[in-house]
Amino acid sequence: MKNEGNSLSATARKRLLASLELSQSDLNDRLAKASNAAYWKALYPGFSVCDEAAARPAAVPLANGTLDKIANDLSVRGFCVAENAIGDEVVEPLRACVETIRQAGWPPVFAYVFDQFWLVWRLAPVAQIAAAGLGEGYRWISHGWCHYVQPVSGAAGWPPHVDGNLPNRMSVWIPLSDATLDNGCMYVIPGNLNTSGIGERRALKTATNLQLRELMQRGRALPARAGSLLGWYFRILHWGSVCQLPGNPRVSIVMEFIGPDERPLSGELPLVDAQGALPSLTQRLYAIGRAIQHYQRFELKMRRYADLGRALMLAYRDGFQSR
Ligand SMILES: O=C(O)CCC(=O)C(=O)O
Repeated sequence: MKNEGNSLSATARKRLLASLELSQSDLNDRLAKASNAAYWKALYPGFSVCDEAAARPAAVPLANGTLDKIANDLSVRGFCVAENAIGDEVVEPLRACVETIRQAGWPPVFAYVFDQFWLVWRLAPVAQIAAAGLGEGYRWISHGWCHYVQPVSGAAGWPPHVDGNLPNRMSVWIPLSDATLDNGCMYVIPGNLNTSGIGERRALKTATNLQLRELMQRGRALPARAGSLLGWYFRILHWGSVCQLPGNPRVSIVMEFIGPDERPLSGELPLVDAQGALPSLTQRLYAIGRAIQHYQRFELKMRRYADLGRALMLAYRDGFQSR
């Protein structure tokens, strides 16, 4: 029998999804607000938008011994962890900003309108990890995202995936609240010589039952205190786990990096020079729109903002191309 239990007909599903979309007037209102730096500054006065004089946050560089371990872990296992690398004085305002943005009805990724969500990737420990993994002269791929796992049983981070198939690229992930075994910390499948190929997208699709069981068994939980840094190469299989016990939301941000000599794919442009000017507001809005479009496959609730993402990309494509 069709439509048994709680399954919805295709028409009902379409109608339900349509009812979740932003209305045209809401969409227009958000587009106007999004491009207005004054709106954002009034929303979170502690942070700036495209202000050259924005105070640079600071963090103590990683000690040589820690950095050696990180370089070794990256080369042998494909991921690394630097515990408590960034202080509360940097992390706490970022987390508070994400909460403010959510309370104002925006997806958390709009945090990337603020300078501070870009400047954090210049902190010494982040730069040391990116250089250890990719070499000096690495660049940013402007694929930033802000993850927010609700503190309710069953909420979850992103399902198991790899960030891409290509070499010489890595992601750095920063928890802004403690990421615990209960609220949805990250998991990785460490790479090794025998299984390095499994992290490619096509291998994931065709993995046998036996391979999947082997991968599950090798999975490694990475609980991390707020301000720690996790890094992994694109081909490393990883995921954000399921919240099992209500507590604090798991909030985190991520950025992608590419090696100095690597040719970017068109979807990775514009690259950002790790030392140069930060992206303009329109470039940030383009990147936010693209991220909403791209990552709705991992976060269904982003479908509500799909039109907004598309409209931002359309509106700010030119600024992006001229870079
Ligand atoms: O935070 C999460 O749940 C997932 C993070 C992740 O997998 C990513 O950014 O690639």
